[in-house]
Amino acid sequence: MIASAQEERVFQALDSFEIEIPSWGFANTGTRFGKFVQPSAATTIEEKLSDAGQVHRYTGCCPSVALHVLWDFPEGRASVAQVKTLAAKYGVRIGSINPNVFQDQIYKHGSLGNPDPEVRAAALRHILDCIEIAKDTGSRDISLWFADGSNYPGTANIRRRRAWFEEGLKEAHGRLAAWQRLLVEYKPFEPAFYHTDIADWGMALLLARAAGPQARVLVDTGHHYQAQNIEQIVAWLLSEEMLGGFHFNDRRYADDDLTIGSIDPYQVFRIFHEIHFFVWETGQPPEVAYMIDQSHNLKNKIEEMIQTAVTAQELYAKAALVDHAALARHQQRCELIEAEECLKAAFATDVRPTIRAWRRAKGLPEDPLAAFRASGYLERAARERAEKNKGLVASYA
Ligand code: PSV
Ligand code: MN
Repeated sequence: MIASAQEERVFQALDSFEIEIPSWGFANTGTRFGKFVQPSAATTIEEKLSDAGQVHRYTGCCPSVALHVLWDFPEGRASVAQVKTLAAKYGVRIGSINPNVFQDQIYKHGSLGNPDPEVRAAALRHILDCIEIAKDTGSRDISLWFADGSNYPGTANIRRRRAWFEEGLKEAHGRLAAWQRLLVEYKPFEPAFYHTDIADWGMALLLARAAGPQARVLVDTGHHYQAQNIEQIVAWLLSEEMLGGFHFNDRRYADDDLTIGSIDPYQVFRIFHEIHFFVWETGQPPEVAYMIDQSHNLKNKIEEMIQTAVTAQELYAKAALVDHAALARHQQRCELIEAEECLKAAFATDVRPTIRAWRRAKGLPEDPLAAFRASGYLERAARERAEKNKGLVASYA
């Protein structure tokens, strides 16, 4: 039984909240300085989907998994049927499809922005293949991130590269089915350290607009300079009807890939608040894909992903508690303290008891992490996968 209006708002918010988890969050990844291999880490697409299935099973809010084409489709398009069957076996579905135009040697000087037309054509071919894969998997979103850029002033023709990007993205857009979208992600630096071709949301917005009506901007929270006001970017993209989705992660310095909300939970709350406030004002829920882009080197990967999903739910639910009518009134009257307190009151609310009640109502465990830990899955996975992961260590030695 729902006891109060506040509980009802939390229940409603959670009923509609889903967050996609990345396959690469379950594999052995690390930093450029090294990897700490975990005995239970997933080494195959089957293991990644099995682990993702555990996260969804205990949280109930992660039904889809983002896949990276080169890492997850061992035989490209030919493996789609097999990957789909595996996803169904583990109780998840395939979410966004991520092309990879950064790993191959040919991309040393860029992909769609490369001065060599053959490399640009190869990158485009891969993206078009990915769009076909996404059609086969039933994935709405093709999520594009480019490592393109340069390291030294004067070495790249910035305007030409912009034009090549526009050309490539237009062609890619032309292949979308009516129900698909291109998401254009931006990043100010890394791996390029002088300029990146899509450095910020303005560039991503212009390129998405040029690509065509089904392209949108993807905001990766780790891809901003320190102190940048991300919720303002979100508010602008909402106004422009150009917000396509998020890659959530937290950071202290740059693209740290830390657990969502671990450093600055108020930041995530403020982002969610802009979305709830937009819906309250316009009555139009935007089509925004909430996704996680984290891959953990030190914490256990499945446990961390459960922690992530739970934290995202808490922050989303808190943001749903803002008194929008009061906030709008205070803003109009320039009642600064009252307006600010509206946000702070919602942020300070302990929503955890209500979320536990929501989980009970959905037949989910009240404490997803404890339930997962009690299941013995991790110990089993470690036993079954330890040998393969040991092999990995050896191959790095
Ligand atoms: C690049 O830093 C990025 O955020 C892109 O979204 C990639 O797909 C992902 O990380 C790979 O880990
Ligand atoms: Mn990302």
